[in-house]
Amino acid sequence: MIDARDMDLKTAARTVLDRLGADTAALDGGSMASFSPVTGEQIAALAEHSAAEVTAAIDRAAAAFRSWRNVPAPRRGELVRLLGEELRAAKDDLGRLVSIEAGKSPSEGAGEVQEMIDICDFAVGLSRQLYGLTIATERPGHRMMETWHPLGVVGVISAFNFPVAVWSWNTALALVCGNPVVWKPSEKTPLTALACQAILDRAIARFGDAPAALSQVVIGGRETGEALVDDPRVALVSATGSTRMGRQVGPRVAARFGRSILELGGNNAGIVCPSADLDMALRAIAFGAMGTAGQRCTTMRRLFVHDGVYDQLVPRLIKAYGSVSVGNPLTSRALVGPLVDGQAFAAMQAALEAAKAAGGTVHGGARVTDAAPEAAFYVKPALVEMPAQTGPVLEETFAPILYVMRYSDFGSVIEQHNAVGAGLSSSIFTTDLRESEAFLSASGSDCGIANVNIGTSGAEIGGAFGGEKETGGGRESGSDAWKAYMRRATNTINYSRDLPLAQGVVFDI
Ligand code: UN1
Repeated sequence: MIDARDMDLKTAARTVLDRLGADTAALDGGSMASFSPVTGEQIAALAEHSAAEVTAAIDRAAAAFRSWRNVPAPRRGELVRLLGEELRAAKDDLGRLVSIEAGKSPSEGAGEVQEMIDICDFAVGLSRQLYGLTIATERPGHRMMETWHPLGVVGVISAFNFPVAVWSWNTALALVCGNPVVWKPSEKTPLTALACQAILDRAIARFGDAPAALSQVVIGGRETGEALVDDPRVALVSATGSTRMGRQVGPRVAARFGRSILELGGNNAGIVCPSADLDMALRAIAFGAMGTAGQRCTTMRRLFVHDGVYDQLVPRLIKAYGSVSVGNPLTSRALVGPLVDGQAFAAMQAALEAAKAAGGTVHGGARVTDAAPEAAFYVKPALVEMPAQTGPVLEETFAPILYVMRYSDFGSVIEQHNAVGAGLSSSIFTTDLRESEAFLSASGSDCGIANVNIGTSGAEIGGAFGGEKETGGGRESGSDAWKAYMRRATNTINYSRDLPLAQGVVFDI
């Protein structure tokens, strides 16, 4: 285990990368500087891939596709099984690199790698379960079925906040489904991407006969991403990030009839009902709203508390906000680490100002400067009591702000709950069956994830992950999300000596 107290973070990151077998020769001298949010220090300056280099990567991926698609799926699963083994061996190192590059606590860094291991296990099983249906046909002596085939090159665009897990959800599924991957990680987290590539390369070496360029990393900003988005050979673009980014990516991919999985912003809410177990709700809300310094797309950002329990719950929450430990995740046991950068801090402060202007009472939210270098941005999470759902409450601010509102009527709180642009995750705290079932019903939460008596974040990989409306509608990870990575062919086979036409059509020549 690297102890970041003993070395600067640049050296610590390199030590991890070296140990994982990544090429550390070209981490400096490029135009894309990256920083550790833990201290604000620069840890790398990578060269960006030009659009032509991205195209060359897609050329190689397209060549890999031509052979990988013919490898039997269970054999493809073997590669993902090996990736899972390599990830288990690299868990501490990769988790630590996630902490250095994204500022997560060690437990959350390790948790993210565990999520990668879990999706590998899931995908290995899936490699023997890429089932198609057999469908009743109206014609005698015929059989109808569907077959799922590999789709093509998958482009992955990921965000800083889950710098490795999101790649693994996409890559584990893409590989078993017969597709190569080209990955553009966030400009803020390129080193964890190089680490993942090195880990996958180890699995590929053990696998033996995989085609070259099954998974490649392209480094860069907007232009690099655009080259991926616009290339017609990239059959599927799976993009995680802001709704603003998705508004650009979605139509561009659609314009060339490509497929996209969009996993965009969330404005996730919890509802605390009169019958709720308040101790449980308190803990769930604390993790959901303050965990990962509010930088999960599933972070709880709005909370509706019933009038009857408001005065019991909210003062306790405010106390928890006041006492939560904020600090360097590498050298302390703090639960809340840094914001990713100064821009995130500025956005948080602007949202808090707007909330005050809209009549909100702000608890917390100030910068924590003791023992933190000036270039790092640590904040006390903010709880804001709001008179109504207006202004900044309607938007996602990627920072630890929880807007708390009172409600009295169940029907209207569901309407309020759904009256925002995003539709990712949601939760209700209740022991009343009627309320929980209503929340989960067709006229309840309109989100892709709806939970009862747990928070909005921390989904397991076994379920489909994603949301509706401005969250983009994509689904990744478990359940049948794999279908987006394959193309479906409907096959009708005539094993009779006649040629009856469907719908009773007669065409005798
Ligand atoms: C994200 O923030 O982009 O449900 C993903 C969760 C995690 C994934 C979050 N399993 O919070």
